Amino acid sequence: MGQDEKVIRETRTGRVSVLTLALPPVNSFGPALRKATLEALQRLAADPDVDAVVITGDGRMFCGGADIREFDTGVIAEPGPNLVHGYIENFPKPVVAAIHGYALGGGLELALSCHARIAAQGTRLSLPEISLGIIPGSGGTQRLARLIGIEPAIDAMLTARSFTPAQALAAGLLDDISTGDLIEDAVRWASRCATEPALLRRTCAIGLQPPAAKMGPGSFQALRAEVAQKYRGYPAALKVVDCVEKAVISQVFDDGLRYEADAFRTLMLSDESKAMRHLFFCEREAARPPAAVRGPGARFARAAVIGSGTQSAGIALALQRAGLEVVHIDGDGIGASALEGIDIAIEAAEASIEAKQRLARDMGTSCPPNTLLATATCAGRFDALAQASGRPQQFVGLQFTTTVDSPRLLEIGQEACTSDESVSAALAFGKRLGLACAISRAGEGLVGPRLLEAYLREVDRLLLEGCTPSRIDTALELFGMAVGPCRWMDLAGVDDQAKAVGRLLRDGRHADDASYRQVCQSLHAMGRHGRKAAAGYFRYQDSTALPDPIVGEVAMQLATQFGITRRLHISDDEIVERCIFSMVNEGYALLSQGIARQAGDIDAICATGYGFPRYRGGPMHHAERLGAQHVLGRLQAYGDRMPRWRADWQAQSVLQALA
Ligand code: 3H9
Repeated sequence: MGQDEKVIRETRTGRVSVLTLALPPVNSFGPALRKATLEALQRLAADPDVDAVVITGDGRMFCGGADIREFDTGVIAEPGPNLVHGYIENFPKPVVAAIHGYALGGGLELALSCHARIAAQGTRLSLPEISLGIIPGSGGTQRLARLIGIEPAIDAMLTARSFTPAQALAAGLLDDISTGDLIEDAVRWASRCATEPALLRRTCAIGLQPPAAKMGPGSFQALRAEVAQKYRGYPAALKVVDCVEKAVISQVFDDGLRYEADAFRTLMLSDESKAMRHLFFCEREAARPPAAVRGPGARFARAAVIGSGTQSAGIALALQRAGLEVVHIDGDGIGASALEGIDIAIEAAEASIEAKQRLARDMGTSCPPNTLLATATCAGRFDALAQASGRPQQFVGLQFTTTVDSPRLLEIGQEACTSDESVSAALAFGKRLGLACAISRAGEGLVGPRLLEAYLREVDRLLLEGCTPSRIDTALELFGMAVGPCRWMDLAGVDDQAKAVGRLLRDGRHADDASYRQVCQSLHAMGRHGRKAAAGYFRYQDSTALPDPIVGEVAMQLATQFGITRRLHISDDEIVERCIFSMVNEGYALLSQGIARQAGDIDAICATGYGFPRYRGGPMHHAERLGAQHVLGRLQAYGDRMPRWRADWQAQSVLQALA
């Protein structure tokens, strides 16, 4: 058996050949599969016993797209996907795509080059390249527009929208939905096409529908302006528009294809795409279960959330929304009967460490033997709680990111006593909630909260030195942060922020800095709890954040009180650099303390849970791109400029070693 046969299988049903892509885990259409597909088709073209071909995928899906790793080489090896797709489209016999699971990116493009497409129920079809900083680069921009129309195609590519079979059929993307055996149905289609040539349709030959009035060739300019604004930092978005416009203007398929290939190559080599591809792999790595226990995870149907504050209420709500049966118990005492049949018990009480230890002990004695035990208040080590439960190996830390409306990320903390099985179970729990997950080792706070604290520390200092919340937010939003930090604190709750800072100060951290996050503390003391109180770092009219001079006055009084020099000219670059580099340096601290398992985990956590711009790949990737020496130099410069805060600008040894 040659190497080609290993990644593609051929079977026969009568006079129809069925080619099965067989390259686990996602049948990515990389060099090996392209070569094997082309060679198999070349053989079938000359085979007098074959009237038609069905292309399908082995395992869980049709095809997850191009092999993303191939892009790191900077070239797409021969035979390129366009060559293979062109060969399919011009194949002398009908070729039908039989799609199940996923047809994504290059996988959908492969299907678009077939003469007909039939999908199983539950399939998802999408061109999600934009989330990797690229465009569909093997005919997608040209063929999708021809099949479903210009506006729907642009929308689908810009939003990475996923089509269900019913939606795809209605849009003209599919020819049929299989309700029985997919391959049998596809073979029937292929046989029919072989005898009824009228059924045979080459996508490249479909004339592009004249654009609707709203989208006439002249109006591409207007669309471009809208897209440039909405997708700032994402050059791929404009290229999607350019490629479709080229298809409309030229109407010659091959011209459009060449234009698309050039645009794809430029984007593949761009920093933005490299950053987004980096995140694609980091996010999977950050959630990789411990090697010893990979396999099916635990099941979660019934949960107990213990505590009476806003945090426990938020967690209980998130669990309910995900369809779990939730018992919400206040922290005063735990009735054993309430914990019967509980799969996971989460302590989220705003209480002293002694009270939390009592709760942990109650959880340990009252929960069924296999219940996963957790604390959601893991600002520091939680070994004492784990030990108090009497089942330390079953005890994990769970950090739900405090996002605007609902959690997106679950950071799982593992103490030395926590078993790998419990970490795996926590991952299964996170997936059950539909959250992205990342695993960290327990230490003085998990990765997300530590980075956030370093970032907000610098925001507070910039306010003390004379920046307004609006200036800070605007500078960081222009850098790409999803929401500026002051508005973010208002949304998350200044009261919750201040309580978290209060806990750090009570633990003796930052004892050498009396001004530490005092703006936050003062706003809290004034009852400016953020958006819910219509006043925080901003004041709110309906949902609009408006500057409030009171905040500047508070900061000025604090600066006077702590002897901090006010500065009239603080540049946007300084705002961004100080806030981002303080996170970067904290990231290196987390690595050297072994809390973050690898730099990529920090990037995944920041981009998924804290609104760091994906096109910059996370703070550690951003720093790596700028160069360790440059970052080190800037940290030293800030340390020299601000001697009272020099200790915070002391470069971590990991960074010094890199520079
Ligand atoms: C493209 O197609 C460009 C073309 O237009 C033009 C070309 C010229 N490549 O996510 P999972 C790995 S761009 C390489 O955990 P799931 C993944 O890293 C592509 N590797 O599984 C992981 O590896 P590991 C457009 C890939 O079931 C393993 O497979 N396509 C690729 O939760 C399992 O992945 C996309 O953007 C790939 N394309 O989800 C789709 N895909 O085990 C990207 C996956 O070592 N993929 N891997 O950690 C996905 O969205 C999900 O993986 C998918 C499965 C939904 C398919």
